[in-house]
Amino acid sequence: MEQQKKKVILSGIQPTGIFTLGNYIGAVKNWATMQDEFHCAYMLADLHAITVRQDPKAFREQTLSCCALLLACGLDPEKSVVFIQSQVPAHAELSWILSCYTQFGELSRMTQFKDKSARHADNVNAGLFTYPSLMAADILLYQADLVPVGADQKQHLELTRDIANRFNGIYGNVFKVPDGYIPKVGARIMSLADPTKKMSKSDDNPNACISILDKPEVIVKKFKRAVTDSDMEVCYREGKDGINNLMTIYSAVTGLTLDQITADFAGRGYGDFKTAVGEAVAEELRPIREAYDRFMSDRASLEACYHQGAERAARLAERTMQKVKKKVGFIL
Ligand code: AQP
Repeated sequence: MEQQKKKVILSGIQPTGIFTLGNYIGAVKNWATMQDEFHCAYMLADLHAITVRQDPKAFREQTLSCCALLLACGLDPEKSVVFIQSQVPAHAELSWILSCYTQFGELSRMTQFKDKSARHADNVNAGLFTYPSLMAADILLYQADLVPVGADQKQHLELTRDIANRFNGIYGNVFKVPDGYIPKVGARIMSLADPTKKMSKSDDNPNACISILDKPEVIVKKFKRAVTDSDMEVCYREGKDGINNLMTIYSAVTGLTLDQITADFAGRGYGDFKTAVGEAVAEELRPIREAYDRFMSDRASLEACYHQGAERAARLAERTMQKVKKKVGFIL
């Protein structure tokens, strides 16, 4: 029987801060489990991160920390291509070319541009506007079959598909047209201080989010303070955003279903439940924090790892770049 070729997956995360529990449950935890089934390329999207002003020294340190975090969360550089986006120049190069095949009107319709430009009104830069062509380049460079996307990135993936189809329509089959991939387990984790808002690295309120490097006692304390409601029942129901969020988190780290959680905590009130969630999360994150410390204490290996990742990524990207350059008429 003919062996099925593994599909290619590309995903990334911005090194804009230490990952939150949201980044972990919604993205990175799944990335680790996908490594055997797919050919995976995972990048730290530092080119994307500078659409918002970063302090250079802190940004460099943060990017290193995030690299160690990816490894600590189980990404295996032997199995996956793990790299830092800015170390592979083809991303910026293809992004420019693709921006010449992207319409101003298309970019103007991106809701994330509208949101981010409203949030950063003092710095509505061109990079914020052309961000989707960079994202298209990230994906199309590796001929990705699948891209894990949350609801907030669906519009960008659609645009990537449109750009790929447009380019292919002019020049023949250059790019694989990627599909969205919904992981088997995945969830949107909300802020602990305002459960109608997503948990975010850049939230100014430290009690709103769990950093995956928070110490166990800090984690438990933050969960105890989590905003819930005046009801007493641990059950997943519309209008109980805080409890729904805590149940989602508890389910993601313990593997219990929502019904099992409701049954386990029947008649026990919120105090017990919050403590249980805090302790379960602290236990889940403990080995990650320990592995992170090990990776950070061996900078030479960390450096070797991301350099090697960039070399592998550059080799893959170059194949696509050669095709693209030839098609648009550049001299090779
Ligand atoms: N709260 C969340 N729940 C589930 N998934 C989440 N992700 C982010 N927050 C949650 C997923 O993490 C991946 C990487 O995200 P990113 O760093 O590229 O950008 P983001 O979505 O903007 O994440 P943050 O934490 O909110 O960063 P800042 O504060 O810098 O904007 C993506 O797959 C995302 O869906």
